[in-house]
Amino acid sequence: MPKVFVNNIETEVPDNATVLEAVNKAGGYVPTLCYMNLEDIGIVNKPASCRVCVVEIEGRRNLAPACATPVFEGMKINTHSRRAINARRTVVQLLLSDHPQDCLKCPKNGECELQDLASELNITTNPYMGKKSLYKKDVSAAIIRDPNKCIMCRKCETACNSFQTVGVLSAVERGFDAVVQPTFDWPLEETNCTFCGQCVAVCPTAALTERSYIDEVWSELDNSDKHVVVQTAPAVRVALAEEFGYKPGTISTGKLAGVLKLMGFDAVFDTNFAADLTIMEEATEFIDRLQNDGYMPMLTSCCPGWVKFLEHQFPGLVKMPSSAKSPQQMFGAVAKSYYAEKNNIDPKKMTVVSIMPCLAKKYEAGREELNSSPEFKDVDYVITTRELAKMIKEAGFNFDSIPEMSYENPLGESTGAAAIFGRTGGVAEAALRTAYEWVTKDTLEEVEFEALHGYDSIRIAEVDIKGTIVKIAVAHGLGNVRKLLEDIRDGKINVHLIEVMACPGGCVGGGGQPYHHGNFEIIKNRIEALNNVDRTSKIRKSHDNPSIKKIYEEYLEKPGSEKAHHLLHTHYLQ
Ligand code: HC1
Ligand code: SF4
Repeated sequence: MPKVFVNNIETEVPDNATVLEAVNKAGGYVPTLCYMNLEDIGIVNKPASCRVCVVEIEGRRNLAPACATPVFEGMKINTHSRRAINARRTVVQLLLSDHPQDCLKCPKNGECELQDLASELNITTNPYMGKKSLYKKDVSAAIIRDPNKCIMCRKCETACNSFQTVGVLSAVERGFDAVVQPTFDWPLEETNCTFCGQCVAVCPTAALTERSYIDEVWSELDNSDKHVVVQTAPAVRVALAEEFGYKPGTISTGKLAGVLKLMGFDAVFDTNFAADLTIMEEATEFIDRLQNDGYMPMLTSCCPGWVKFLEHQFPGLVKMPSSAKSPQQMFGAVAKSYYAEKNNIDPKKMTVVSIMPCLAKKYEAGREELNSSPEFKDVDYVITTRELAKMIKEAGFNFDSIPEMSYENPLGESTGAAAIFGRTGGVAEAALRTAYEWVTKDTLEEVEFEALHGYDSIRIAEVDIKGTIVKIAVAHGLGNVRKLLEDIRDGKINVHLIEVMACPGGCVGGGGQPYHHGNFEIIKNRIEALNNVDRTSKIRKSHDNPSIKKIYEEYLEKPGSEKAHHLLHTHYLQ
């Protein structure tokens, strides 16, 4: 363990530590821009390309990038020499010299790491202004790519290529012309992009942002001819409060329902209701496949990023996913049929808005094969947790004093099983709670399947359902999913059920959540919060949800019925 001196403070660090790690251990600080370390889940980006973290090392002629310089015994590091600070200022000024400088109307205003750094380094003038790049924007249903704001940190490439193994983004050209693009600068919609949004989640500027539908949602709320309902995804309730200064993992279900009512939605419903509905359909399909030699393994199908990944990358396996639509789409389908009929509302005059932690949900809502009628979309607009926070701030609501309210019925009641959909392993666990009781006709006393908890990127568990051993695999992050699917395709792993989520930790780590700035602890806290929602729920199994029983009695007949198939099931593209 070498001893080093950070600004004269002696610190012991591991043999392979970097200067940055030593500085952090000693309680010092150097800014970073291209550096990102989510080691827990294997996303590490340290190309040392931005040079913002340069420090002075005694005895060395050149300044050294702290993120990529290994320590040695007796190293003397000075983080704040004038030379180092001036070098950082020059780096940031050069980046700003080829930047649009439209901070006031930028979607990242107030959340941009480059803007923060310019402020931190007290940059008020820029002697390097000159030539500027001019690229066209790429606007898809889910993501806006604005290469004019790319600072070549390469974090998006690491997220897309190393973590997700999708390989859409890469650096092209050299020097001043260097930029990150898809192949041939194709629009994202024409590539294999899954719209997982992990590139957006790590982009320090507004080079990659969500496509916002805030204006469209306000105008629907202002339209008195429209009946506007809203659904909120499981993972939103454990992250929204972060945007208002609360600790990660704060549960704000009541305030979430309360603020949506204040905003003027005609009915505030819960995607969790539809998650319970999904379990009814998915568990029915799973038991049928299991008992009747059906196609195995069955893959969960609620993550649209994952579904698109499968369609592009493993077209031979498209029979594997459950035909059940995602909860978001099931909600839209029953809102514009069951709820509309019950309340005598013309579905064409209804607007369904989703609040999601996910960018791929924006794309999912536009998939034709997920709509149950050719005349209208089941889900009209999808906004993210971050967009909702912006709307709350814009409207001037004080989050601290928003009254706590409950979801309305019939599409607002849900169970603990639905809550855990938002974390890795949760959908499989929820499905098992129901499948176990349906197969054995016994009451499942211990509803938590420990082997499905945790953060390991791939987890395999066995559950004994009265003599039938059911093997389950869980993976989060598309790179891990790729490994798992390759092993399954090559016959190395045999399982019955696979739960896949594209984002780290599941939906809690989605591309539309408050920025985690590379801190996986934030995602862990959200996961634990969802487990707490489950543990404190009165009902913890989807099939015990009284509103779910009612919708089958009144409308859908039984899980897997013809009507359920028409509204709640789909097919995938090869
Ligand atoms: Fe998810 Fe799902 S859990 S996909 O992760 O199945 O986005 O939160 O809403 O649809 O319920 C996301 C979360 C979400 C769906 C559900
Ligand atoms: Fe890659 Fe996902 Fe970004 Fe698409 S959304 S470019 S798949 S990281």
